Amino acid sequence: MTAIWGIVNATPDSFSDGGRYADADRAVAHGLLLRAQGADVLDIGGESTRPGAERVPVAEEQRRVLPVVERLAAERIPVSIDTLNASTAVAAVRAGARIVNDVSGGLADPEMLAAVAATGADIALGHWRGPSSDMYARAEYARVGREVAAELRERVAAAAAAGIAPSRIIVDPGVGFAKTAGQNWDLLRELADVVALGPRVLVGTSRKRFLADALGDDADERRKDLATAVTSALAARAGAWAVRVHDVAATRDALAVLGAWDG
Ligand code: PMM
Repeated sequence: MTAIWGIVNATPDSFSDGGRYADADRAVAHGLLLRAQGADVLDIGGESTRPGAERVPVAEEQRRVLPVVERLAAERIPVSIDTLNASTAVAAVRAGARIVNDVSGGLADPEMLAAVAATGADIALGHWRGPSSDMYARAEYARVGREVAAELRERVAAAAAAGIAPSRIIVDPGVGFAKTAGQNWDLLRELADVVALGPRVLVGTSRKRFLADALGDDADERRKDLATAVTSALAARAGAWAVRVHDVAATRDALAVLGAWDG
């Protein structure tokens, strides 16, 4: 069955002034909840890559994520570190992470691929054309599925050349990264082009802006989570090996329904 990656944000809680320990406690508690709800992997990130997001200093990123990685990995939960920075990736693997999730596919930090090769961890390579601050300027495609697959194939080759065993490589079409809403839907429709790259394709649609095309601009989180459960089940049907979501319980149910349907 398609695996579920649960998203754990190790970012400061803007609604509380409990400080750093409270933030880590909150992230760990959330990770444990997602695990209990059926997450196969917990994906921990300390820097937002949402459209328009600004970069966080590496030292601050590591202060946020490392205690959370360490505590969740100590519970024997498979942990992934969502980072663009090689030094954070290496430190997180040392703290117990088994997978490095780099939405830039190794393009943001020239050290990333060699650094991950040296750790022996798995790597998820995302399709990316540039920083979130101005990624829409690069959203030009004639056939999005085919172009995303071709660009990902280059990243897989670069990872292999850096010494990462092919069996350790996961690819991700990067829904929302340098793609307009319409291009994201086209990409999902053409997911077969990406699935043809290899056995492990990760797809992340959770709460993303393009869902407004289906739901309208005023959809709240609850409605976006339901939509995400549907897109995740459809991605699974199209061959995704894993889906990355905020609401693990909803997607777990959607995948269970898909499993029953398929018999
Ligand atoms: N999307 C975001 C962050 N990390 N990682 C992978 N592998 N794939 C994604 O699509 C992806 C990601 C941005 O979404 P968020 O800020 O809601 O986590």
